[in-house]
Amino acid sequence: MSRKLIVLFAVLIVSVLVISACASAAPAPAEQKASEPAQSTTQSTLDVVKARGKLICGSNQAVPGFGFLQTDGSFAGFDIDFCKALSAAIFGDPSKVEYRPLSAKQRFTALQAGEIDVLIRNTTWTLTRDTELGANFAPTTFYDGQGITVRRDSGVNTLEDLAGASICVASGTTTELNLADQMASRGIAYTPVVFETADETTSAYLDGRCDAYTTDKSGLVARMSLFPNPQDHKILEETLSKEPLGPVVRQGDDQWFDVVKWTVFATFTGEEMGITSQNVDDAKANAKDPNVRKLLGLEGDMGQKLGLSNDWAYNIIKMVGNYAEIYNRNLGPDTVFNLARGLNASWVDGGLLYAPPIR
Ligand SMILES: N[C@@H](CCC(=O)N[C@@H](CS)C(=O)NCC(=O)O)C(=O)O
Repeated sequence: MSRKLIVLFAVLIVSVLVISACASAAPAPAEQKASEPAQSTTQSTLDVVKARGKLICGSNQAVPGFGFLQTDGSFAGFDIDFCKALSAAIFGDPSKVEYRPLSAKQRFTALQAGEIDVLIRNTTWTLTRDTELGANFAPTTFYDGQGITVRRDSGVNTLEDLAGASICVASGTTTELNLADQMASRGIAYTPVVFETADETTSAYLDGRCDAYTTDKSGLVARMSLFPNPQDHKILEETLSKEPLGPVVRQGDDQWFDVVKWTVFATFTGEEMGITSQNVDDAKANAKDPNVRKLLGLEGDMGQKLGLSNDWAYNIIKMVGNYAEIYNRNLGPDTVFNLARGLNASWVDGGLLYAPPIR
């Protein structure tokens, strides 16, 4: 055999090995990688968004208080307000957003394929999503945990009481995986009944096809507000997992990742400094504290460093509000949810929300 032929043969063998290695590393079917990104990875998402004149925000449509499509066709909720905050930071206008409702299963494919600029849809930060699914997670905006809803008259109080039960759960979620892990580790037999959407999952539970329904505790509270008789159901005390929820972007665009991260941090910082949509104009007119001056665009060119105008954070706070305002508007004491801040309090109040310095 000639030398050239030997080399060709070796190259062929190596190629076959590489192809079969790749095939065996395929991700789980519930959360698949898109093959070809529609948007080139070298293109700056911020430039694309600016040129398009609007942000495309992957969102939920079925979770009241977080991401919900209302009867008038508009979207509302805590997650939706972070889409608006991004729009305010980029355009000085919170309304330049197209909302793309996505099921749990569709969301990462839509992000990878460049169909959305950002995913803000009760999405839990996990190692696999951060790596294999090509996602980058902005700071957590809502620290949550998985819970279980049962009928009040069921006599069920703990996970152990659900031995032999059927449990309704949505596919493509951490929920599905945590439930399997928890039940297996405690040796509790159960039947998962899996659906793609929250509507299907809760309808099946309400129709009596399942003894229990599980998702993030925020989702349980939210969905219970849609039940015909919420008082007939209860959420078990137990928390099955950690569910840090926040905005997600594609890997490979650091500038865009920075814009999304610092948009969240601007809302935390506003709360830390006591600057609200109501007092931000006063605060700007009288700002002497260099930290306030940097936040509100009076010195330091902080916006420019992000590729934004220097009043980016002023616009977020003025047009959408600081974190506390966003939380209270959607989930606070004046809403049907009345969710205590708990871990989601600012660090100044003993919670986990902490923004690095804007300087
Ligand atoms: N945080 C979990 C669960 C998120 C999730 O998608 N939950 C479902 C069940 S409430 C949901 O929001 N579904 C909305 C829909 O199907 O439209 C995750 O990231 O996997």
